[in-house]
Amino acid sequence: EGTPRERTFICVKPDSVQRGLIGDIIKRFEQKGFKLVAMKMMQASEELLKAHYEEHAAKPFFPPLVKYMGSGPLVPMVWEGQGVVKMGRMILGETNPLDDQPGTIRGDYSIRMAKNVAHGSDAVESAKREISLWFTDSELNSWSRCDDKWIYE
Ligand code: DGI
Repeated sequence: EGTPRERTFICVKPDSVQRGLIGDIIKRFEQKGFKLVAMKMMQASEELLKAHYEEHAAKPFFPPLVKYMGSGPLVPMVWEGQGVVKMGRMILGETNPLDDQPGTIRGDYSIRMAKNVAHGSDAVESAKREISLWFTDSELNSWSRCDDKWIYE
């Protein structure tokens, strides 16, 4: 399923930056064998957040969602690997953390949907849209992990 070049957009949300969870979130993707191709820490503009969540623009939770996402620095990332979009969602867990199994990021660290720790793209197409929204092409690093052959061959 997918190719080793498949990419997803993962974002460590402001609550987990404040709670010191950046490293744990990165670790779960790294240890699986996925490759980090871009990462930065930034304060997102309201304009960017509204574009990112445009599908939810009419929902009642949209204004508080944009406010929460803009409430402090966050850490957007791009991860690459075979099946990374679907597996990224499994590593993250369900949108509602109370529906989650322990062992997922949201299942381990959160209770409320409105503070659900991290974002992950839900499809290859939405990953492409989100990556181009958050990163320029020159911020995406093409490189080989030295253990790639132990992961893929
Ligand atoms: O892709 P997800 O982040 O899992 O979920 P989504 O795209 O359906 O929703 C985006 C974010 O919006 C989600 O991470 C948390 C928030 N959200 C979604 N549904 C609700 C919600 N927040 C509240 N307070 N209530 C909701 O019903």
